[in-house]
Amino acid sequence: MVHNFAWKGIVEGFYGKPWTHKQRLDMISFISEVGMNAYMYAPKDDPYHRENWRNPYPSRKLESLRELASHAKSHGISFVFAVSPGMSVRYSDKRDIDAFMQKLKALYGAGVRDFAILYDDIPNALSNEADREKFPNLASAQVCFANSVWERLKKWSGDNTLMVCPTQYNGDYNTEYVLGIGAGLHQDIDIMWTGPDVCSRELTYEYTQAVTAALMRPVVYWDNYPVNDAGMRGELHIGPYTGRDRRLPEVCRGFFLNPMNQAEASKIALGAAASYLRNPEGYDPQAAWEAAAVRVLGEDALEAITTFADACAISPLHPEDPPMLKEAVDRAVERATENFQEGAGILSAYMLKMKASAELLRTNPNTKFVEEARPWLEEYVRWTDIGMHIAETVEKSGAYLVSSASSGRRGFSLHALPIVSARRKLSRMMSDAVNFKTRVCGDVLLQLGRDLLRQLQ
Ligand code: LOG
Repeated sequence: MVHNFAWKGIVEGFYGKPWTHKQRLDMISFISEVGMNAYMYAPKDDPYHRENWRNPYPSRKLESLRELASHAKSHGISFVFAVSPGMSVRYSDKRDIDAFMQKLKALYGAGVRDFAILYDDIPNALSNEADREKFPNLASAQVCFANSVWERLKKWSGDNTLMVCPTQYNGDYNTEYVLGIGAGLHQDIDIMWTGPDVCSRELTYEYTQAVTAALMRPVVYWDNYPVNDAGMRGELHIGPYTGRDRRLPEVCRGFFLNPMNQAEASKIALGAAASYLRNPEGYDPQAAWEAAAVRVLGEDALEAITTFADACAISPLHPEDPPMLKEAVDRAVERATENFQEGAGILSAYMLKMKASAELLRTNPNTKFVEEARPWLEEYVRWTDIGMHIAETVEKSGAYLVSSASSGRRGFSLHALPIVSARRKLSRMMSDAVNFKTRVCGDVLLQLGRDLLRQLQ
């Protein structure tokens, strides 16, 4: 039997500056081109979405949302309109359900039929006095609220759908809260979940099957990749989409990937993920990544983006240091134990390759990507300068050691002066690097520079 994902989409659900209207229109076209079918509107920092959720959208903003919804429709994309009432909602107060329905009505009028209630990132206990009197716990309050919303939505139209993101949305699915949500929410309501962690490295078949059992319906993943908000702001998630089991369509209803504020740069990971979502069985993460990178930056940029994306490798899907860069540095260090010059040569060759990739990317016709990646590209280039300087220093020290060994000189000599000044320069470069804003290159060159400084003491 062939299984397909019902939902193949993205959720604009990150903290920080929401996308612009133009970026959204463009993104909806993009996800449609790559075969996705849904866009959920849920920017945490749109005050009308969360903080002041009761306030109706001012007419200009509503007009933009309507335009998005019709743009989505004409591109075969379901526009899922989400509201996050949890920070201040009184679950027991009928007026709050009315206010919530009012909020949805404005979009319903524009043809939107898919809705979501997001209860994520709020206190995990009831705070309101009346709520505490009426409900035994948070789950039953949220269930009651969502089920009433659902009843009303059904009356508006049989086409309406509803999705809920619970307050506990990751990790252990056997909690009283999660089981309460699973048992209580009307069977037709979809439930979102981010996996074993907020940002999950892996989504396995077994884990998903167990979550689905606990929720009493196939789970919908809110997949926190390539999002880079909160503590991940220094990372640029443009690497491959990995760790999602090929058999998930059997036990899961679909995915909403949460992208980065950097919309254009997100297209690399999203394009790759679309390929997984279309055909998880045949998914090849590397091939899908390359195709997505080429789609965003063009065939000519493939080698350059491969080198740059490697340096940007650190993400929840790949928490380790950049593998290609690390391999080159390890090789250089190993060679240097035999032959300083050759070791330095290996390092400087890789630094030149990185520098050339930065040059090429900076002139890429996709200026939106270039602009978004600029902070990473800049520090990437600065790392190459550090790497080049490390290579030169190693070479100089090698020459000095060789000459001092052959002449039997000991202690301080004038020949050591170039090393002293190279060391000083390296030390300066390294203290600048400590203040870099991005995590490009991981700790590879930082570690190498520190090791060298120690050896030159
Ligand atoms: C938020 C989300 C945020 C993401 C990554 C969910 C359901 N909610 O920890 O808005 O972008 O993590 O930081 C979240 O994931 N909370």
